[in-house]
Amino acid sequence: LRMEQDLRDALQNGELWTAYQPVVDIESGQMVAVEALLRWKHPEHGTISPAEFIPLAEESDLINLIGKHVLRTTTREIAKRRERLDVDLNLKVNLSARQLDDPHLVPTVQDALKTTGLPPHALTLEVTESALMRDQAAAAEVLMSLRDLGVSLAIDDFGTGYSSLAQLQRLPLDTLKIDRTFVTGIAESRDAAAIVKSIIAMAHAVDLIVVAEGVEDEEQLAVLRELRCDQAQGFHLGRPVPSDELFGAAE
Ligand code: G
Ligand code: G
Ligand code: MN
Ligand code: NA
Repeated sequence: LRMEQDLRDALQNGELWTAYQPVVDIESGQMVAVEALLRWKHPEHGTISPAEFIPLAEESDLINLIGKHVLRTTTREIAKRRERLDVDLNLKVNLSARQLDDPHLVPTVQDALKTTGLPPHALTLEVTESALMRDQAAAAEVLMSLRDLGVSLAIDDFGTGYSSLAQLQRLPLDTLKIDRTFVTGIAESRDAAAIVKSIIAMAHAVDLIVVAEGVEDEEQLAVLRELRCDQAQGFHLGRPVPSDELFGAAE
């Protein structure tokens, strides 16, 4: 509980900041998107990973406050970068399962787009497979409302849950992100590559753009290119870094 109060204070004190990780089009090699990944710069403990504090925030309404903060600040940042660099860069923001239940989610997204001038097509909201499968009917309804705003939707960490093609088809998704655990072995193991190949084929059959996560070397990227995967993300292509490091210092 102490930690939860610390996190509430961190949000107030500006200790939460966002790193951006590039997402690259495999064919062209161009950076086409960035994923916003939250960080906590704790005054005593240094940088704390979201893997530690997001689950804590998800135990209460705090995740909705944090989610709102992330949506407001990242849309502002990327709207600014898009204008300065004159590029059609897509921003990917993670949503927690609990945020899908928040009646303020849709108005918050709408307001962030309106306030910052970020075009709706430049925003993709990522929801994990497990969050979508928890209450499929409710998830479908929220996703439809978000889709009506013109934003894109991605299923994140795909392959870690148990969704079927039929279930996926009922959701208004644009993008499927293959969980990095499936990407790890693709250069060494024919079986691992076969699994990724079938995920890509299945996703393409229902017109989803496929992103491979956790690409750590050139060999994995070469296999993904051969398998006609659309986009890739991972340490080999770029680590999550502060905005200035990725785009250059803002004057
Ligand atoms: O970048 P990193 O490996 O530390 O992220 C760990 C986990 O935290 C990932 O599963 C990622 O989706 C999640 N995460 C990072 N930023 C956010 C955020 O802004 N909101 C939510 N809900 N999850 C996030
Ligand atoms: O939202 P998602 O669960 O996909 O979060 C992405 C997570 O994966 C972040 O924590 C990010 O730091 C991490 N990540 C990104 N690229 C790589 C990679 O190449 N290898 C590993 N091990 N982790 C990565
Ligand atoms: Mn993600
Ligand atoms: Na993921």
